[in-house]
Amino acid sequence: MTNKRILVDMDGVIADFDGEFLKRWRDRHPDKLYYPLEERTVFYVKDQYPEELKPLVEEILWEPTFFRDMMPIAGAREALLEMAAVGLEVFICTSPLSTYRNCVLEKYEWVERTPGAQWVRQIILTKDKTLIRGDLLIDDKPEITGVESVPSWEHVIYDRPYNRNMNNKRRITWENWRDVLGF
Ligand code: U2P
Ligand code: MG
Repeated sequence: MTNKRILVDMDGVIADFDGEFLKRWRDRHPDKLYYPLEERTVFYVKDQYPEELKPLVEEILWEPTFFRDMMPIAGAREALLEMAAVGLEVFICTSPLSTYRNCVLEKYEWVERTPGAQWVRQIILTKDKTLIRGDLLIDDKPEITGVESVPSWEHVIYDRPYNRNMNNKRRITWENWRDVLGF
C-alpha cells in the first residue's frame, strides 16, 4: 500500500461538521425539530429538515466560525500522521460550499490548527473530486460524481449514519482503517 496516494475528505471524516451543526442548532433553536446524528438519513443536513427550517439550517452553515470551530473526528489526526509516516501520499480533498465566503478561508485555518501547518500544502479544494487522481478517496458522501464517470480512485466510504444504505463499497472508520486498508 505504500507509495499510494490517499485522498482524505474533510467534513464528516476528519472535521466534525455534524457535531458543530447540532450544537449550534440546539443552542439557537431549542424548541425546533432536532435530528441527532444517529437519526440522519440523508447526506446534506439541510435535506433532513422541512422547507420552512432550511433557511435556518443554512444560516448556521454560512455564518463565520462554523467551519473554523469544528472539533476533529476522534482518531483522524493520528490516522493522517500514521499514513504519512508509513510513506503514503496523503491529501485532504474537500469541497467548499458554493456560499464560500467563510467556508474556504476557515477550512484552511482549521487544517493549519488541527492536523497542523504542514498539512495546509496538502489541501485540495475542489467541487469535483472525480478530476483528482489518487488510489483511494476516503469520503462520507454516499456517491461521488463529477465530470469523470470513471475516477482513478476507489471510493472507500467513511462510516456515518446517513450513508449506511450504501453497501457496495468498502467501509472505513478511524478505528479500523489499518485492517480495511491492509496495514
Ligand atoms: O457542499 C459542499 C461540501 O460541504 C460539506 N457539507 C455540506 C453540507 C452538508 O450538509 N454536509 C457537508 O458535509 C461537504 O464537504 P466535504 O465533505 O467535501 O469536506 C460537501 O462536499
Ligand atoms: Mg465529507
